[in-house]
Amino acid sequence: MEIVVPIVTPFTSDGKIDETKVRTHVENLLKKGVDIIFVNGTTGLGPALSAEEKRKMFDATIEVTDKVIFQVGSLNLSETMELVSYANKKDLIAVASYPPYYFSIPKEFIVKYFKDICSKSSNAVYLYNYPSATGKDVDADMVKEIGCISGVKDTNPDFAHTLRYKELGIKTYNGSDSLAMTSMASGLDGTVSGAGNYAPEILNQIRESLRNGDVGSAIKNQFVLIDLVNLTKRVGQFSAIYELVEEFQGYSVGYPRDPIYPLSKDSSEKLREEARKIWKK
Ligand code: PYR
Repeated sequence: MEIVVPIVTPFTSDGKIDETKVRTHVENLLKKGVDIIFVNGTTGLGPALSAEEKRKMFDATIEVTDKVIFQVGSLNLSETMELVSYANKKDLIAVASYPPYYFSIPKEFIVKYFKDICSKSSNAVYLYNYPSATGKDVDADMVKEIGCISGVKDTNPDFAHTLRYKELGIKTYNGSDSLAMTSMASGLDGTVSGAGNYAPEILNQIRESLRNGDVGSAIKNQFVLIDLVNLTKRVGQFSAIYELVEEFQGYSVGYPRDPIYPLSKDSSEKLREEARKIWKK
C-alpha cells in the first residue's frame, strides 16, 4: 500500500521554480509517510511547464530521494525524449507520460508514442492515464498492445477500469482522491493523491486503519479527505492546494503560476477557515 503524492510545483511571485521549497516539501512528505514523489503531474501543473522546468523539478526532488516518478510527457516529442535520456543517467523508479493530448489521432499513434519512449528509456516507463483531462483513454488493452509499460497511474473515477491494468501484472495506482481508501484496500499497489500535498497524515491514517482492520476509521478519514477536496474544487483546486500546504504543513510552497491564478486574500482566508473546520487535527 504505497502513498504517492503528485507534488505541487512551487513558484516565486515572478513565476520561477523555487527549488529550495521543492526540497523542503519533499523532505516533509517523506517524513510523514509518503513513499513516492510524482513530479510534473497535474497537481504539479505539468502541462504548463517547459522541458527545462520539468527537469528542474526532477533535479530538486532527486536530491532528496530516489523514490521518484518523473513525468516527462509533452506534445513536443524531442523535448520529451531529451528528458527521458536525462533520466537514463539517474536512479529513479520510472519515467511517466500522459499520451499526446489535444489532437484527434489514431490509437496506433499513441501506441507508437509510448513504444518510442520505451526504446529510449533505460528506466521503467509508466503510463499516466487521465482521460477526462487528456481526452484519450489508454486502457489496459492498449497497454497490452504497447507491451513495455510497467506501471500506471490511472486518474479515473471508474475503479474497475483501473483494476484491469492490475490484471496485466503491472504496478497500478488510482489517482482519484475519492478512491484513496479503495485503492489501498483492494490490492492495487497504492494511491496517488493530490490532497496528499497538504494532508499526508490522513492518507497515512487510512493506511494504518486498513492494516489494523479498522475499516470504520478508514472510511471516516476517507470522507474528511473527500470533504477537503470538494472544498478546494469550489475555489480552484490547484490554487487551493498551495494555501492548504501552508495551513496544515506549516511552510510555504510559494505560488501557483498564471493561468492557475493565486487565490485572493479573501478567498484564501475563507478556504482556510472552512478547511480547519473539516479537518480538526
Ligand atoms: C496528479 O495530480 O498528477 C494526479 O494524478 C492526482
